[in-house]
Amino acid sequence: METTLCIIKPDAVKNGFENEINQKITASGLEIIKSKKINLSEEIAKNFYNEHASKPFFSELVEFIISGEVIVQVLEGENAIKSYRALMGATNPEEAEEGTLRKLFAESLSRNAVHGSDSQESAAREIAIMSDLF
Ligand code: 3AN
Repeated sequence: METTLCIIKPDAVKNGFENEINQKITASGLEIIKSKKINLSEEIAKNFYNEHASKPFFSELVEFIISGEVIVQVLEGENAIKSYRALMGATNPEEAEEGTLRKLFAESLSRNAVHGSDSQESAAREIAIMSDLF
Protein backbone atom coordinates (compact mmCIF):
# COMPACT_ATOMS: atom_id res chain seq x y z
CA MET A 1 0.00 0.00 0.00
CA GLU A 2 1.17 3.50 -0.82
CA THR A 3 -0.02 6.97 0.17
CA THR A 4 0.03 10.22 -1.78
CA LEU A 5 -0.97 13.82 -1.13
CA CYS A 6 -3.86 15.30 -3.07
CA ILE A 7 -4.96 18.94 -3.03
CA ILE A 8 -8.20 20.10 -4.60
CA LYS A 9 -7.14 23.63 -5.53
CA PRO A 10 -9.09 26.91 -5.07
CA ASP A 11 -10.46 26.98 -8.64
CA ALA A 12 -12.05 23.53 -8.28
CA VAL A 13 -13.38 24.26 -4.77
CA LYS A 14 -14.92 27.58 -5.95
CA ASN A 15 -16.44 25.84 -8.96
CA GLY A 16 -18.08 23.22 -6.72
CA PHE A 17 -16.22 20.19 -8.12
CA GLU A 18 -15.20 18.68 -4.75
CA ASN A 19 -17.72 15.83 -4.75
CA GLU A 20 -17.27 14.93 -8.43
CA ILE A 21 -13.48 14.86 -8.00
CA ASN A 22 -13.70 12.69 -4.89
CA GLN A 23 -16.14 10.31 -6.60
CA LYS A 24 -13.62 9.84 -9.42
CA ILE A 25 -10.80 9.30 -6.91
CA THR A 26 -12.70 6.57 -5.07
CA ALA A 27 -14.00 5.04 -8.33
CA SER A 28 -10.35 4.68 -9.42
CA GLY A 29 -9.75 2.40 -6.42
CA LEU A 30 -8.04 4.90 -4.11
CA GLU A 31 -9.24 5.48 -0.56
CA ILE A 32 -9.41 8.98 0.92
CA ILE A 33 -7.97 8.35 4.38
CA LYS A 34 -7.64 12.01 5.47
CA SER A 35 -9.38 15.13 4.23
CA LYS A 36 -9.48 18.73 5.44
CA LYS A 37 -10.95 21.88 3.88
CA ILE A 38 -8.69 24.76 4.84
CA ASN A 39 -7.07 28.07 3.84
CA LEU A 40 -3.34 27.39 3.60
CA SER A 41 -0.96 29.94 5.13
CA GLU A 42 1.64 31.63 2.92
CA GLU A 43 4.35 29.98 5.02
CA ILE A 44 3.05 26.45 4.39
CA ALA A 45 2.46 27.24 0.69
CA LYS A 46 6.03 28.50 0.19
CA ASN A 47 7.46 25.48 1.98
CA PHE A 48 5.20 23.11 0.03
CA TYR A 49 6.22 24.57 -3.36
CA ASN A 50 9.88 25.04 -2.38
CA GLU A 51 11.16 22.97 -5.33
CA HIS A 52 9.66 25.63 -7.66
CA ALA A 53 11.18 28.60 -5.77
CA SER A 54 13.45 29.58 -8.68
CA LYS A 55 10.73 29.28 -11.35
CA PRO A 56 9.22 32.44 -12.86
CA PHE A 57 5.72 31.29 -11.89
CA PHE A 58 6.56 30.69 -8.19
CA SER A 59 4.83 33.77 -6.76
CA GLU A 60 1.77 33.14 -8.95
CA LEU A 61 1.72 29.54 -7.72
CA VAL A 62 1.87 30.56 -4.04
CA GLU A 63 -0.65 33.40 -4.43
CA PHE A 64 -3.11 31.09 -6.15
CA ILE A 65 -2.94 28.21 -3.67
CA ILE A 66 -3.61 30.63 -0.76
CA SER A 67 -6.31 32.58 -2.66
CA GLY A 68 -9.19 30.47 -1.36
CA GLU A 69 -10.16 27.27 0.38
CA VAL A 70 -8.43 24.06 -0.67
CA ILE A 71 -9.09 20.46 0.30
CA VAL A 72 -5.93 18.68 1.46
CA GLN A 73 -6.24 14.90 1.34
CA VAL A 74 -4.17 11.77 1.83
CA LEU A 75 -5.02 8.99 -0.62
CA GLU A 76 -4.11 5.36 -0.09
CA GLY A 77 -3.99 2.42 -2.48
CA GLU A 78 -1.83 0.15 -4.63
CA ASN A 79 0.60 2.36 -6.57
CA ALA A 80 -1.31 5.38 -5.25
CA ILE A 81 1.25 7.92 -6.51
CA LYS A 82 1.30 6.78 -10.16
CA SER A 83 -2.32 5.83 -10.20
CA TYR A 84 -3.48 9.25 -8.92
CA ARG A 85 -1.07 11.09 -11.31
CA ALA A 86 -2.68 9.17 -14.17
CA LEU A 87 -6.15 10.14 -12.96
CA MET A 88 -5.09 13.82 -12.72
CA GLY A 89 -3.77 14.06 -16.29
CA ALA A 90 -1.14 16.40 -17.71
CA THR A 91 -0.19 19.62 -15.89
CA ASN A 92 -1.62 21.68 -18.75
CA PRO A 93 -5.34 20.82 -19.08
CA GLU A 94 -5.12 21.46 -22.84
CA GLU A 95 -2.76 18.46 -23.01
CA ALA A 96 -4.65 16.29 -20.52
CA GLU A 97 -6.35 13.14 -21.77
CA GLU A 98 -10.13 12.79 -21.93
CA GLY A 99 -11.65 11.71 -18.64
CA THR A 100 -8.77 12.96 -16.47
CA LEU A 101 -9.46 15.35 -13.58
CA ARG A 102 -7.59 18.21 -15.23
CA LYS A 103 -9.33 17.71 -18.58
CA LEU A 104 -12.70 17.69 -16.82
CA PHE A 105 -12.24 20.32 -14.12
CA ALA A 106 -9.16 22.55 -14.65
CA GLU A 107 -9.43 26.14 -15.85
CA SER A 108 -5.86 26.64 -17.10
CA LEU A 109 -2.20 25.69 -16.60
CA SER A 110 -1.90 27.70 -13.39
CA ARG A 111 -5.47 27.02 -12.20
CA ASN A 112 -5.33 23.31 -12.80
CA ALA A 113 -7.82 21.95 -10.22
CA VAL A 114 -5.69 19.36 -8.43
CA HIS A 115 -2.25 18.58 -7.09
CA GLY A 116 -0.71 15.15 -6.64
CA SER A 117 2.70 14.09 -5.34
CA ASP A 118 5.06 13.08 -8.16
CA SER A 119 7.35 10.58 -6.33
CA GLN A 120 7.67 8.64 -3.08
CA GLU A 121 10.05 11.30 -1.74
CA SER A 122 7.61 14.11 -2.59
CA ALA A 123 4.69 12.21 -1.10
CA ALA A 124 6.52 11.66 2.20
CA ARG A 125 7.64 15.30 2.32
CA GLU A 126 4.24 16.75 1.37
CA ILE A 127 2.28 14.53 3.79
CA ALA A 128 4.68 15.56 6.57
CA ILE A 129 4.21 19.28 5.78
CA MET A 130 0.43 18.91 5.91
CA SER A 131 0.22 16.44 8.81
CA ASP A 132 -0.51 19.12 11.43
CA LEU A 133 -3.61 20.21 9.51
CA PHE A 134 -5.56 16.99 9.93
P1 3AN B 1 2.33 18.94 -11.58
O1 3AN B 1 1.35 19.68 -10.68
O2 3AN B 1 1.65 18.30 -12.75
O3 3AN B 1 3.25 18.03 -10.83
P2 3AN B 1 4.59 20.80 -11.79
O4 3AN B 1 5.16 20.17 -10.56
O5 3AN B 1 5.44 20.92 -13.00
O6 3AN B 1 3.24 20.07 -12.25
O7 3AN B 1 4.09 22.25 -11.43
C1 3AN B 1 3.51 22.54 -10.21
C2 3AN B 1 2.38 23.51 -10.41
O8 3AN B 1 2.88 24.71 -10.93
C3 3AN B 1 1.35 23.03 -11.44
N1 3AN B 1 0.32 22.22 -10.85
C4 3AN B 1 0.81 24.31 -12.00
O9 3AN B 1 -0.26 24.79 -11.18
C5 3AN B 1 1.96 25.27 -11.87
N2 3AN B 1 2.67 25.49 -13.12
C6 3AN B 1 3.50 24.62 -13.74
N3 3AN B 1 4.00 25.16 -14.86
C7 3AN B 1 3.51 26.42 -14.91
C8 3AN B 1 3.65 27.51 -15.82
N4 3AN B 1 4.44 27.44 -16.90
N5 3AN B 1 2.96 28.65 -15.56
C9 3AN B 1 2.16 28.77 -14.48
N6 3AN B 1 1.98 27.78 -13.58
C10 3AN B 1 2.64 26.63 -13.80
